[in-house]
Amino acid sequence: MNKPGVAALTFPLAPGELARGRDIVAIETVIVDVPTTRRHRLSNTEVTVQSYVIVRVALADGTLGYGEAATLGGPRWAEESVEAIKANIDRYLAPAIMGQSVLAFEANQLAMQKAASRNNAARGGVDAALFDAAGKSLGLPASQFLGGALRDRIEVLWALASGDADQEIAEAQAKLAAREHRRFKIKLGFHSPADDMARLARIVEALPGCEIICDVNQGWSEATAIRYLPRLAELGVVLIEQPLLPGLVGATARVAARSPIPIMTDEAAFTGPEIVAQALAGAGSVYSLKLVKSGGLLELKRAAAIAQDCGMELYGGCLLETALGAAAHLAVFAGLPRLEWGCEHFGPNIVKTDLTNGEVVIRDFHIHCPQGPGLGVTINEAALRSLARKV
Ligand code: MUC
Ligand code: MG
Repeated sequence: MNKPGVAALTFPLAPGELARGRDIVAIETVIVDVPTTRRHRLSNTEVTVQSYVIVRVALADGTLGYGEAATLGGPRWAEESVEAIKANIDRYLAPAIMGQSVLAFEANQLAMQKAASRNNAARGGVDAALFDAAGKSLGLPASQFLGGALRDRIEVLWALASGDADQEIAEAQAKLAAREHRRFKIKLGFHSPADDMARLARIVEALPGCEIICDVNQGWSEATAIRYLPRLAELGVVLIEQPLLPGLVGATARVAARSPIPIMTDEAAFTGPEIVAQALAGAGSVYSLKLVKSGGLLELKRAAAIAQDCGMELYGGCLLETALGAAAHLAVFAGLPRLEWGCEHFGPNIVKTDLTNGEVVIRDFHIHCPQGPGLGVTINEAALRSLARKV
């Protein structure tokens, strides 16, 4: 049945008929601060509250679409803060696409790229809201606009990042018992390498049969990486993420050449050319896909194709997004020909309050792609209001 106010489509369509009523008439943003269930530590920052910009797009037919731009530790994981994201959406990105058809995905993305250089998290949040609105208006899942889905669930890992081995072992065992996660990512680099190895050894011993990867978030030097990577391999770690600073391409390539385990590129590559540069230098053989790096859903799919064509394997990365941000990633991940390393969208379970009505489910070690129209999630307006920052 058609929604009130939306004219039924008759076939064949007259030119422009599909777009009728689907013009963007409003774009609003709000900053939300969402406490996490525990301290999440990285080598260079830590969070107990995650901040996001929630974008709401309204169409002429009355449809609302939502998207999320995530940050981690202020302008720390990347250069964008929620305050900058909100200001740049309100002042530059929103005016660039106002009045345009929501179905003009490529044109709207190009207009936003023209209005502001980089600002990938901001653009990604708006783009996700556009895909949500378009899908909700037409009654189609967003994955349909990206070529259709190939899978409806993805193996999902959990990150251990408190730095306290006893707490981390208990947390991992609870996740295993609940059949939520059996693969774990251990954050390294905030203790000395020797202390991290001792912590890691204890965790590995307590989790037999579990796949372990490690993320150093740029915390090591070339020398430290060369010294400790064999130990990681000895402990059974299967993948090491972003061990060195992003600019150290040559040094990372030298580490990769000597490393017994593959290196995953994360912060070192946001754009297509950056992915190619890493791959050509031999600095990474797995790529972590993130909307905050690519700046849009089609761009995220393109990043996957670029990395894959450069011979890299793919990993579905996150920035602790809520279920709303996770759903935007899943719309893309569902249609990727290959996703060798699964994904890490555990964010919906690390925030204390979800912003959606529970459509994204983690069960049987997999995250299940929501199947409804748009991004497949609906917004819990009460939660959104209560977490909105009062400015
Ligand atoms: C990162 O660098 O991967 C996302 C998940 C997590 O544990 O840390 C972040 C960022
Ligand atoms: Mg990372």
